[in-house]
Amino acid sequence: SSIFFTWSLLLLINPFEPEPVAEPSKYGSLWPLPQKVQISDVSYKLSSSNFRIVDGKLSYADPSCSLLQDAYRRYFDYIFGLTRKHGPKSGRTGPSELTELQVWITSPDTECDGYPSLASDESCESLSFFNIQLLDLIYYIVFILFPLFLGLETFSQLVYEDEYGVKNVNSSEINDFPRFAHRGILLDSSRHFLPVQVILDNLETMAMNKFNVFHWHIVDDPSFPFMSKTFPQLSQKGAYHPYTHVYTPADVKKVIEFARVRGIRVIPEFDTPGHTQSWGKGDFPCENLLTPCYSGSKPSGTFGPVNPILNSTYDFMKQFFKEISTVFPDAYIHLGGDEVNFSCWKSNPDIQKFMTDHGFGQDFSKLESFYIQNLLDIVTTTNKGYMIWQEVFDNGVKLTPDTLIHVWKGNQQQYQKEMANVTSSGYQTLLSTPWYLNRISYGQDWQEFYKADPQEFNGTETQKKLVIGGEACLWGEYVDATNLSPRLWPRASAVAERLWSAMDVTDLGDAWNRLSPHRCRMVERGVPAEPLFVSYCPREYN
Ligand code: CP6
Repeated sequence: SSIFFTWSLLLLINPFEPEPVAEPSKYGSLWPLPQKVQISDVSYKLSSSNFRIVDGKLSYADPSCSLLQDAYRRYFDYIFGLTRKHGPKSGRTGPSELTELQVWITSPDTECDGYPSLASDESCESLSFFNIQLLDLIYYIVFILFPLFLGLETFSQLVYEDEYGVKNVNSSEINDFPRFAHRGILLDSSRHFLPVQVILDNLETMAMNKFNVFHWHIVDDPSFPFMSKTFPQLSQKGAYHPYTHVYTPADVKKVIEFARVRGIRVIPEFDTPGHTQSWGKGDFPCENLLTPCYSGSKPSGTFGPVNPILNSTYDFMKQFFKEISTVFPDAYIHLGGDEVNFSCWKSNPDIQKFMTDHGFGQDFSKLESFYIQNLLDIVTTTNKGYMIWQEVFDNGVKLTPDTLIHVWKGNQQQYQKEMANVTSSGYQTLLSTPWYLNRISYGQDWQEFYKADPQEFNGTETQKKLVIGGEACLWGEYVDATNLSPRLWPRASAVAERLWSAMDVTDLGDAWNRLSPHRCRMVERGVPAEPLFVSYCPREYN
């Protein structure tokens, strides 16, 4: 009876139960699915000794742009497998052998040293589309710089192995661009320290899935691993270990550069006024950075959120965010603002007096807004835009029009209502509520991630356009280097397709048939991505 019970439970949860062995999709193993795909039956062979990825003859690419050459090398290795032998070029090619992939950069103002931005990936077709096409035995990819990596990834996904172990690619025509400009992954390096290599490996996997934003929730209550030059005490006292569990300026640079050459932006989050216990571990300025909580008429020795009533707090924030704005090149900083617990503020007589003096009554969300308002003014002077969690909007804080509101709370009905409210106020928004990948359950939860759609709410076309995308979140309470990758992948791939592909790409059967080989491809590329269901891969993880 327990088998019967389990089975009927599975049926209840899973109206679609896939075959263990995926059927071939007419879209091969492309993931996320491109906007327009035509794969013909005509196939060509590729061999590592006769195939090259090169700049197109009229490409605007600067030959000294190492970012391009590095990408060519990376994808060559992915196409032929990392264990291939570098044989001499035979020079002899068969009649149906593909010998070249030409990469044409179509824009003259291609900046090899530039950073990807929200605008460089706007789903404006003329800006960031790429075309992949085969002509006279040469494949062409045409695009502007940052989507380049995406095009190479797509091409590498077209290559498959036939039954003799020979690489093949079919003549295809692909026209592609993302549905949403902001396709993010949140990693939390405070609950557990994540070694730099883990972060780099994850950026590599993000590129395979066309994610383009790494939201680095770098500090939080338990630890402060970010090494600040202005306030070194923060990590000296606040990190789990002052030397081994910190991100040095060099580490941070390495992460940002590794991301950049894959077209990925790095947005750091420094969450205040809540989630800041670790900020208070140092001596100065932290002694009075956090609010002293009271027990009756005496300080209890514990501390609460950032103290919003002291000028010294804002002096500190000014210096701190000035440094952050130079360390992180992206145009946006995430300022948090979530889950502020009012009980400590309530207990403190100085705060109560301040509340009375400012006419806030007993409404502590007014005090929170007061703090955030000051913080936003400070960050605005550093010329950065900001992202904030939805509470800041919910509390009615005055925001600059370019603020991005990050929706994370509630059930489906509640978050859809929130998206409608945020966009009807004219703000841009992104969604995370349905994509808490730190949550695990028995069964194929990728299907639930896959079904959620950020534009599914009651609103006008104008409102829908204000949705810039979403982020899959991997909160770190139960995640460190041992389990990060299998917990995130391939479940985050479901989110990747939702954020990249057309709105009507919703067929769970076809998704399964492409996601299964996509997961095996990640495994083959060395990513410990967990299985989706009963299945096997041609080359298993080892
Ligand atoms: N940490 C921070 C967290 C969460 C948030 N902020 C969180 C809360 C509830 C769930 C998942 C994550 N762990 N700083 C909320 C944005 Cl279910």
